[in-house]
Amino acid sequence: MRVTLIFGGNQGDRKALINEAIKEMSDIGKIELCSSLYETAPWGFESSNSFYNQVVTYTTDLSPESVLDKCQEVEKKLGRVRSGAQFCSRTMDIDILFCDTQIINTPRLTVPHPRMALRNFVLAPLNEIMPDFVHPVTHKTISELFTESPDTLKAEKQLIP
Ligand code: A4P
Ligand code: MG
Repeated sequence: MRVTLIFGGNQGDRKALINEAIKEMSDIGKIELCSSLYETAPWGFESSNSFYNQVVTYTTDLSPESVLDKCQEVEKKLGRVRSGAQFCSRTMDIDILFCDTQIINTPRLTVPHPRMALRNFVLAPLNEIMPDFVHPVTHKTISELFTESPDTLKAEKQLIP
């Protein structure tokens, strides 16, 4: 199976955390495609911290549920930073965008990710690596979804590596 994941965070060393998460997730299989790193405006809430987002495709023999388990394990491992006596601010979110062209609707898992077409922070990096991929529910290509995106928030490639 080819699974497409989005990594995101707006706290801590965002770039280092994303790199670490991508590396940790390669326990599930081989990296096939990897977008650039994007700096994106917070979607759905106010924050002075912008997000970093990156989309990566892996080939894996695992089931979608097992991939989700691994995503949550890595989030837990990287999602918490120590700050004095206080603890735990989530810094890493890993969502499954696609599992091949499967459509999954279980209590734990909705694939394709239901809000992706409303979000430039997903569509911009996705469009960079798989513009011609056809969304199995809407039957539109990623490039069509990106062109039609109602989102006005910025999602820009980070040019400095
Ligand atoms: N779940 C169901 N389907 C999936 C899927 N396809 N991938 C369930 C991953 N998880 C899935 O997720 C809650 C539950 O969703 C999980 O237990 C899983 O069984 P969570 O990661 O614990 O919670 P969350 O991330 O706070 O909620 P959610 O709904 O994933 O938030 P969103 O919608 O992902 O929004 N702005 C920018 N610029 N960049 C971002 O990355 N991210 C968010 C998070 C908001 N704004 C953002 C960004
Ligand atoms: Mg999530």
